[in-house]
Amino acid sequence: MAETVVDDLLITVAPTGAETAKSDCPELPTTLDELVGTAKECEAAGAGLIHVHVRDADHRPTLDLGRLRETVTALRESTSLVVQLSTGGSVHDPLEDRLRVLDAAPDSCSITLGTVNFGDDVFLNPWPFVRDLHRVARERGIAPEFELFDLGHVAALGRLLATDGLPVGDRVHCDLVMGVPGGMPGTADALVAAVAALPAAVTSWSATGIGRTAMTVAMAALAKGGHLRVGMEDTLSFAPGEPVGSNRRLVERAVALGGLVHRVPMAPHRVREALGLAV
Ligand code: KMH
Ligand code: ZN
Repeated sequence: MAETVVDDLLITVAPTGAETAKSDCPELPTTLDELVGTAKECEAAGAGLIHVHVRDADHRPTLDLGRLRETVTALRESTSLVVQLSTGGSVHDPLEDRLRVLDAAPDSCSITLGTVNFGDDVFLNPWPFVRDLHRVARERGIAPEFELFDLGHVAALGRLLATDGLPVGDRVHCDLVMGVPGGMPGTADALVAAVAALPAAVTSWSATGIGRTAMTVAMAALAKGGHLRVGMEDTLSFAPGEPVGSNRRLVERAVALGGLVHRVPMAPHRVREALGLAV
């Protein structure tokens, strides 16, 4: 791999997601005020990047462009965090709505490298759609984070970069999303295999373990010199039987874990550099 950053630790917070109902988890930040409050807390705790899914007035996932734009603006006004919008949306969102997310002009966007079973649902990512996202993101100077749910997605990233070229700033950042029922398991062995298979052009990578795989994946990622993504999109239990309570708590734990291996939280301006964005 080319020039992987190993000294400081990028902590991405994914505070909301599209899967959990507000009624099942009242602490989930679903309103703009709650999201901005969470973002400020998480930045103060050490997060450098925020991965955002937006909810509507009824707390349901939405890709409404007005709400997305308003959210990007509010996060930029209140924090220095790098703002990443999800183009994954929910499993029910049409592809054209997911592509239109880029019209909200975030700093960064997620791009998933292939279709994957997602519990009882299917998270659809046909190859032409992946290529469209990659092309439009580059045209607009939006830094992608390539989401890799499976070893096949790791290989697909190599194929995409070989045929369609590198993203903005020639930086290639990806995130291993592990432990989704249907994707690669959230184990140290799977993480080591996925990291070994990353294309040489990758300049930074993080990992997240869904549900009870969170700690295993975080520790394996740190052992391999990677970065961390945490948040209530991925994990609702802090420990067996103990609800997370807040995103800030997960960021604080990531900071503490990183400290054990002498990694310091990556400041947002360094995250921008790492993603090839203007500082
Ligand atoms: N909500 C999942 C179906 C992403 O944000 O790019 C997809 C997801 C990935 O969360
Ligand atoms: Zn997401």
